[in-house]
Amino acid sequence: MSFKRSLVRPDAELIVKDAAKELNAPARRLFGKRILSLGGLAMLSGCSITDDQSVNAMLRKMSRFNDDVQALLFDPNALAPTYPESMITRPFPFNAFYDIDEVPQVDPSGYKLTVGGLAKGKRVWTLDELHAMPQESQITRHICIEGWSAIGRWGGVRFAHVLARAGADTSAKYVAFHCADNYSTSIDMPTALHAQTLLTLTYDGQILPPKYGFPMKLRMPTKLGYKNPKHIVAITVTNEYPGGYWENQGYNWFGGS
Ligand SMILES: Nc1nc2c(c(=O)[nH]1)N[C@H]1C(S)=C(S)[C@@H](COP(=O)(O)O)O[C@H]1N2
Ligand SMILES: [Mo]
Repeated sequence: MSFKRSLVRPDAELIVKDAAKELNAPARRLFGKRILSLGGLAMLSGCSITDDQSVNAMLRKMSRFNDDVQALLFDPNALAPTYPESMITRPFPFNAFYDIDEVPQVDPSGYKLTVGGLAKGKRVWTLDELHAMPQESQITRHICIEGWSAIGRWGGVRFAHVLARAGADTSAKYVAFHCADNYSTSIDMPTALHAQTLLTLTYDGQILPPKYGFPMKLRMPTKLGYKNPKHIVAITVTNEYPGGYWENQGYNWFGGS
């Protein structure tokens, strides 16, 4: 990212431009169309902007501020659009941080999902137990930050039901996911409890194939693609900011769509 370049004598215009890039659409709307002045940014963030370090500190604060604004604007009752079967994208694209020939092959027989952290109910789940719960299906649009989107049909269990049976503390801030390919991500609790957030076990009526995340993908039409973890093996309910694979490399944490 360009703000990593050395700014010994901070160039006001450049910094404002970089900071504006950090603010995504909902946050920008909050400020109106007016571009904030450097002084305004500094005041807002309580940082001085005299050197590289304090500029970076300010930008980090802006980024967290941006997450908070997005979380505030997230309406837990608003539903993402759904689509007719005729609009499903075929074939649905595969994406991961590796090529398709490196997709992990998870063995269903030994597989167990664990729910840890702030949860005092059922902590270990087999696939059969998840399949035995009420199943729902949705046709929604998956949006990848790399510049493509596609409509697909996923089926599975409402994640809120899983959290309830796991005895999760739903006043906790975060739910974190660890995956069989060592991918990770984390989401806010309101999104975890959203009616369209499904722990999916099927894709287009068939058991989720390995490329789409066997044995399960958390599917959230309210979040960008990288927030939708495939091959989940462990879920943690926590108040400590968990980050994630892409989030730790600068992707926006809230990642709403
Ligand atoms: N475990 C895991 N989950 C992941 C990823 C990954 O690399 N590993 N990539 C994410 C990204 S960036 C996208 S766009 C979607 C792609 O899902 P798909 O292959 O079903 O299209 O998975 C998300 N979940
Ligand atoms: Mo993505």
